[in-house]
Amino acid sequence: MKATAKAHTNIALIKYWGKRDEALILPTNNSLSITLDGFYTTTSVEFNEELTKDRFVLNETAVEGEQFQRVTKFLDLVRSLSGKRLYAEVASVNAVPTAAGFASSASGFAALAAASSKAIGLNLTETELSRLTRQGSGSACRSIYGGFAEWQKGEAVDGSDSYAVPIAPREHWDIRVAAVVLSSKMKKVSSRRGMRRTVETSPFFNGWVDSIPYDLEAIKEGILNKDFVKVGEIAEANCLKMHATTLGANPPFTYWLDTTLSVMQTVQQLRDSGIPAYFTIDAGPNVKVLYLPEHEEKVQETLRNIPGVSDVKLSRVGQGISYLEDDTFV
Ligand code: 2P0
Repeated sequence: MKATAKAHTNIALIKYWGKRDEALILPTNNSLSITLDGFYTTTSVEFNEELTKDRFVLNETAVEGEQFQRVTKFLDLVRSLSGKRLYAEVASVNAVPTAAGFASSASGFAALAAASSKAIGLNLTETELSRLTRQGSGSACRSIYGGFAEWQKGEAVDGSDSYAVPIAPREHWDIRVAAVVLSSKMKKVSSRRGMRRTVETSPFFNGWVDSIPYDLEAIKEGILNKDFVKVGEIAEANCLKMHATTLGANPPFTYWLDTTLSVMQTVQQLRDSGIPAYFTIDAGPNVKVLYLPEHEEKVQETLRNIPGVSDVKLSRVGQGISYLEDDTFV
């Protein structure tokens, strides 16, 4: 009863920011992302009658504490779906450099959901898999698909209609993402705590939610028509609106550093010089920059030269979940 799966992380162009149900991980708004080929997690799960508890090894180190609890709680869901009370040995390798500011929880829970459900004998459709994955980490439900995916928030109280759907495959459009890594180790407000505080206290939160349907329709049209300027403008504005909600929270907070603002301004200057490039930022200080392949050299060089930037990692549009033969997993 063993299976191995590989999942790529994703970057949201329309952000998931706010939950209507914390336990089931149900969002207040739809979100839309690009799956990235540069950053992924490979996870192998083996259910075994001889185990007396779950075990989780990440990058060859046994994990305990809160991280372990999240994995074992997720495995409980898989066990309850299958009706089998078996413990599991979980081994993950993360090719998502934490320093790059990408949430490894997206690729991590997508790979865990795929490998564990397959290993225990559940034969899930992609929709069912996305719905299950959502309960590990919200943004992870979008990583089931390659290319461009939308997480539909759904209306049902039990979460049955809250899952991701594919918008366009990776072959549809070759756009690129540069992850700009800033040299800071500043402790941040976790995205879970940050979104909860925003929902509960920010007077800007309702404005954020109200603005989503327009952004979503417009960006989907932009993606389908490969209209880079339209997609970039909407993604950048959507990111700024999300971050604006945190300034209205009580107590107020921001994920930005001075260097975050420098990168944002440099991206705007790139545009002024005729190169279409747009930024987006998640629950952290690092900036991701969208650009077209023909501008890769110039964009990369410009970003690397900003004082305070420690690295720039480039990525293309990536693929969805894949299952590996066990012997290909190292
Ligand atoms: C996103 N973020 O859409 C947004 C943008 C952060 C900013 O999804 O609590 O780690 O596990 O559902 O998925 C980060 O939130 O949170 C996130 P949980 P998750 O990518």
